Amino acid sequence: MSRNESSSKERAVDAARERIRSNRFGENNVGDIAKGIVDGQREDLAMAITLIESERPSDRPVAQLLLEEIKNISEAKGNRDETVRIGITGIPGVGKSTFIERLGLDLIKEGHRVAVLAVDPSSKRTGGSILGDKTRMDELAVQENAFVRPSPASDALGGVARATMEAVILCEAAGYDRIIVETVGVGQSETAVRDMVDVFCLLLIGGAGDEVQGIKRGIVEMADLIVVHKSDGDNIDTCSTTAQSYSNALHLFPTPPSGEKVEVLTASSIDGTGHSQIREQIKSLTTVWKSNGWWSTQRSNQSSDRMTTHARELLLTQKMNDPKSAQYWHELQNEVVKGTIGAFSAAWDWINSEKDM
Ligand SMILES: Nc1nc2c(ncn2[C@@H]2O[C@H](COP(=O)(O)OP(=O)(O)OP(=O)(O)O)[C@@H](O)[C@H]2O)c(=O)[nH]1
Ligand SMILES: [Mg+2]
Repeated sequence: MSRNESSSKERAVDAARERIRSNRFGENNVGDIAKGIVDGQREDLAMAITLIESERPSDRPVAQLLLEEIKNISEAKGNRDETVRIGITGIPGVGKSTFIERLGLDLIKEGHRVAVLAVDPSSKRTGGSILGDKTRMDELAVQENAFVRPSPASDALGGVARATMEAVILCEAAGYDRIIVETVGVGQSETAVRDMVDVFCLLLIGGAGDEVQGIKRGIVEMADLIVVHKSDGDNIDTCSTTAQSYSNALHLFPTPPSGEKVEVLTASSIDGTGHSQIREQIKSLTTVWKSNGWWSTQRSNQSSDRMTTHARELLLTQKMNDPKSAQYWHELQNEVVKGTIGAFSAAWDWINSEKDM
């Protein structure tokens, strides 16, 4: 992307923020925006995502209203089950963005509409993002049937994950039937993405062991599909060997909750090798899970888990918003740091402090 294009993108985001600030996007016209999104107005979709990403408490009620309106319209249309949410994870540099661009372009050729989102809790610190310096998905981003959204800038994984999940819902309402979510951060962001997608795909590098790949066993266990990536040039044999050894190792793992065997495939996103098998495997998992019930079970479990996460976060925020509670929190925190009180005791005291104040 040229400097001009990127600054015009920044201007568009600023303009969207300004419209929200100037209250053009308020409780009164939520219905119009919702309708605009469902009718495929990209500007409305982008604006709505900016709204749900907002950390200003005063934006939340409007965002809430919008999501409800969208839910009503989507339910009336009754086509939510046709969407497939795909998560892509792997260490920095494994080629996630390149892989997503290739997958996205191929899915568009098959007649799908593709939205790409990211969970990146580190973007504020590093300045990196899905549209960071290296990979901007230039070719995909300009497609009429694609919507590529940079990740929200925030340090808090909880907030980013919530905003991303809400963006998934908005994109689906806008008619995008394949939603791809990239994890950009490390650590907990994989779990956050696992909890919002139907098919979770782990990318690996050929020739490196688990330790080198920075892969924790838990992440391998979360995957529905494993791809040994960059299988091109001199790397082809190494990638096949790695794929074979992962495939053997997976026999030792417990059966995934989906009941389906995890395939290990090799692919290159430079020359496209392996991509059609990957799309076939995603399709096959989708078909099997829809017929055996895992599809809807998994989505229901995810919704119910999200409710727990949100409730936990809201309770904490609510209590912290009370100045006395916040003050008491800091006092206890000092004690914990000094070692005069244990962390659990401090949390317990704080939770039960209301009645003493
Ligand atoms: N040989 C080869 N190189 C690739 C392939 N896919 C990506 N690359 C290269 O690997 C580098 C990293 O690619 P990205 O797509 O930015 O990787 P990423 O995992 O999204 O990286 P982060 O977003 O920083 O975590 C780039 O230089 C790509 O050109 C591939 O299939 N084969
Ligand atoms: Mg990337």
